[in-house]
Amino acid sequence: MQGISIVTTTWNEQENIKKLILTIRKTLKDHPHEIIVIDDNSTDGTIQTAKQHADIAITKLRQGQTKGLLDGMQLAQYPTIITIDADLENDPQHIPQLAKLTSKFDIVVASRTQLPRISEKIASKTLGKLLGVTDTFSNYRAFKKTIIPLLKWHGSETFGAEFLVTAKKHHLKIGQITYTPPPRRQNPRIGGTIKANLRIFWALSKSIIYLYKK
Ligand SMILES: Nc1nc2c(ncn2[C@@H]2O[C@H](COP(=O)(O)OP(=O)(O)OP(=O)(O)O)[C@@H](O)[C@H]2O)c(=O)[nH]1
Ligand SMILES: [Mg+2]
Repeated sequence: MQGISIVTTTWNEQENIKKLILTIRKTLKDHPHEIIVIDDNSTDGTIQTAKQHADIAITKLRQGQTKGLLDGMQLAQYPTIITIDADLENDPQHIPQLAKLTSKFDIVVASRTQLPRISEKIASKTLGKLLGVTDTFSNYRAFKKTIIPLLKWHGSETFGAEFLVTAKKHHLKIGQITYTPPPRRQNPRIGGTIKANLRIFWALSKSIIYLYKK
């Protein structure tokens, strides 16, 4: 397997970031890899821990997950890039399988078998159908490095969905694997049920508009 760049974004993930990095290193112990952390000014010491354990750890003003993912992917040096959440909801054991599939696809999405929120279920049946994936907001994905210059950030949060939209507009090949997610954390960062669903519906609407915009 060729080298792999792992990109994760963090906002107050001090309790998870070290475990995530060590688990990734163990999973990829026989492969060249680098781990890149893009932190948005966390207040809990995430960046200090990330700097100790990651290859690249950058902190900046809060611009959200999508911008952080793009910044991280643009720094990647290896031909395959994996994006992964830092909160241990994406088990690194799937990284080799995702990476391998980039020989067939430009982007591979690790989709959850159960989507926790109503908004995510609706996204799956609408935007997901158009894109050919069931989990449009999973940011546990593999990307071919060669396509990164095509990806755009439109200036607000879409929880990574706009990358799949851009890929579709460029007729890139999008593949998928599925995995059973662990129970979600108790204190969702994205907000309580109503707020989270509204934020996801808003991200879904913007993504559909980007898809049809010339
Ligand atoms: N850089 C950056 N990372 C963020 C931001 N918001 C969330 N993240 C990170 O993006 C990843 C996914 O965010 P989560 O808050 O877990 O989103 P979620 O999984 O939909 O929601 P939860 O139910 O709270 O887990 C995590 O690693 C977060 O730390 C942000 O504003 N900036
Ligand atoms: Mg999460």
